[in-house]
Amino acid sequence: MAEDALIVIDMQNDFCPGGALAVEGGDEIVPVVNRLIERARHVILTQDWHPPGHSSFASSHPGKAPFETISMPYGEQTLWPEHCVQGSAGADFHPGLRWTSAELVVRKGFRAEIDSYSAFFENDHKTPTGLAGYLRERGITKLQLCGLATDFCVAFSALDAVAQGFSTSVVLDACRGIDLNGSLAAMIERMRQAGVQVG
Ligand code: VGL
Ligand code: ZN
Repeated sequence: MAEDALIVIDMQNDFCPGGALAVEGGDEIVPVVNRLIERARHVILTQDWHPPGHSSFASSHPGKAPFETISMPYGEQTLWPEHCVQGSAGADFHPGLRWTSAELVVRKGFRAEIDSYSAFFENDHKTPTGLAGYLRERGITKLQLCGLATDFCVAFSALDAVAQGFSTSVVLDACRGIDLNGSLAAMIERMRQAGVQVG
């Protein structure tokens, strides 16, 4: 039987106001996400989960500042403030998030040498997280995505989801973006072009 699932992306303290990589209004979506969770048949969460000294941190690259880009063996990488360090309070889910019904938590970005925006693949677009296989084994074919940040982890996850053959929608009211150099509008357009239902 075809099943559907809600995937809540990175609803963590560090992406909310007061956090290390705060997304404007990130906390405002908590009640909206909670409503989606209440209505969902199956709930899956992602959790950005970096070891100290992760290669996506500007502090790991002498002379580099957050939000600059560098060239990595797998391609261009934006550098970020240190965030979502494994086991830190910043990596915890927002205290208002009603996550207890979640059936799976996908941790990503745990390899020091590579970042992972998408819930499906690391930023080399090759190394899988295992999520696609998990969903297929469970007969889940339809996905609804929400969370933080619209133009990074939500968008990369949605693009990979459609490419993997899942029917995919993104609930914009339950997302907030970072918007680096116009990335928000650009990624929304890319998602629409790829066949993600963005509403
Ligand atoms: C994210 C930047 C770095 C996200 C994660 O969740 O969108 N963005 N790590
Ligand atoms: Zn990260």
